[in-house]
Amino acid sequence: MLPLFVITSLLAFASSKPCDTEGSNRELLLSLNKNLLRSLETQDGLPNPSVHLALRLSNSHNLAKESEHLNKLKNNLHNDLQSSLSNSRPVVGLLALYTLALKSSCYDLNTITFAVGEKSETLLTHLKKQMEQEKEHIAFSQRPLTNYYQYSLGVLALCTSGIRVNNHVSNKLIKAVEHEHFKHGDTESVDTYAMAGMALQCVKDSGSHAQNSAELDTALSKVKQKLLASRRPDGHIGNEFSTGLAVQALLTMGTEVAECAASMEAMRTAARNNIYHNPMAISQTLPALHQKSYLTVKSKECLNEDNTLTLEPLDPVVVLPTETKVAVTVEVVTSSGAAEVYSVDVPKGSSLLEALELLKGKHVGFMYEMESSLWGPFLSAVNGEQARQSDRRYWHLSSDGTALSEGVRDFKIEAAQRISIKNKSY
Ligand code: B12
Repeated sequence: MLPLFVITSLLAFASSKPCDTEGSNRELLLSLNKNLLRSLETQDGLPNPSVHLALRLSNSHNLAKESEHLNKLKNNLHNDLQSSLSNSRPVVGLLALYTLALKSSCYDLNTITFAVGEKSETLLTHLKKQMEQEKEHIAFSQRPLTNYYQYSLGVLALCTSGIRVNNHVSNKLIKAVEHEHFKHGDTESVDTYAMAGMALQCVKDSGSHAQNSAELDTALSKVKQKLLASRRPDGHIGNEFSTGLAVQALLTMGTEVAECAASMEAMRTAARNNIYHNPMAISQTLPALHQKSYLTVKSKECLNEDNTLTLEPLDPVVVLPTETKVAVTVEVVTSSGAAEVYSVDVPKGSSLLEALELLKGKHVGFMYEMESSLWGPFLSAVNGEQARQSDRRYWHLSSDGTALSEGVRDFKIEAAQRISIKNKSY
């Protein structure tokens, strides 16, 4: 009887620590951490500030690789931002992520400058200016130049860097929460509620928003309620890719760790099933699995850090070409509503991008263009028609009537299906 009692008590104790990172969970976090570190070597394009931030918020580090990556951010990303600023392109989200990445490495932000025209001004000054422009745009047209996710990132980056966020700027975010302006296409954007929650919590903690503190509290409660209401039966909040940010936000807003147990477990299950293969997805999920949030950078000191994270050489993976083909129908609907339907057989397991490439070779009339982004290639033009941010339009992707939760490079075709690519407004 006594051993049984001991076992039951131990089990009860274990389950009372639902966000525990012991044992197999620790292994899982380590493997995600290594995948993220490995992505620094394999990733094409610009160094990714979101990946840097997540590596720096982890418990295990490879300080040499992280510092090498920091230098790449300061050179390559910096130059890219410099040219965007010189061309007056709105880049508040990227500027904010760059700020958070530098801050997470305890880098002196005052030494980072951009030259625009005759003047050279600090990164934080530019970020503040971009936020002012975004705020003016909201006042004028009820929408930021970019989107509320990036606007929230801007507030968060300024606030965690110890810069007092202008009350008018945070008020616009508070109002957007109140009026439920956070959309991702046709649906509510859980990611944006999460980012806004972290940003507003930082503003609250800084004590700078004394004027409208009741409204700030109401907005924070609303964000929390939205996130909790978006919980699915499997524990994910929104979808697999928003859960990490949602948990980060809930933890910063004072939700008990135990309350996020199901979401933590859902993310671990998704990680074991290799859902998080895109480094961006790992970068937004891993901090939450470590029970940390982007707000943690505010007090980061970078002292006595672990330096044990190493990468073992990977066994070469031999991918045998598959003989099995699946039939894909691709429907393209332009902004005028005109539809074209194409069909192509693709090897089972091909990405949508590979399928589009095969289609391009088969049908002379079919064309597409992409733009690079932190998440990978973003489909920007089909059959010569652009869907632009400036016109609030995009090419929406769905399969058999269900919206895809991944982009063209990540979505894999395992069975025959009808893919729809529609030029939609948002
Ligand atoms: C805003 C937003 C959009 C806007 C972007 C335009 C705008 N200016 O507002 C719109 C509504 C157009 C959009 C579209 C889509 N989105 Co979106 N989007 C976001 C959101 C909320 C913020 C992105 C952002 O501004 N980041 C900050 C800046 C600094 O980073 P950035 O990389 O430079 O940002 C650009 C890219 O992220 C790009 N983008 C936006 N969505 C997607 C999706 C993919 C797959 C790619 C490659 C690029 C991309 O647009 C951003 C602005 O230019 C994220 C949430 C998140 N957690 O990241 C989801 C998110 C990235 N989107 C997602 C998805 C699934 C899509 C769609 C595939 C939906 C669909 N079924 O059609 C399409 C993309 C289709 C295509 N044409 O390739 C997923 C991606 C998950 C994944 N594993 O790939 C996310 C994570 C949301 C989620 N939780 O499901 N999106």
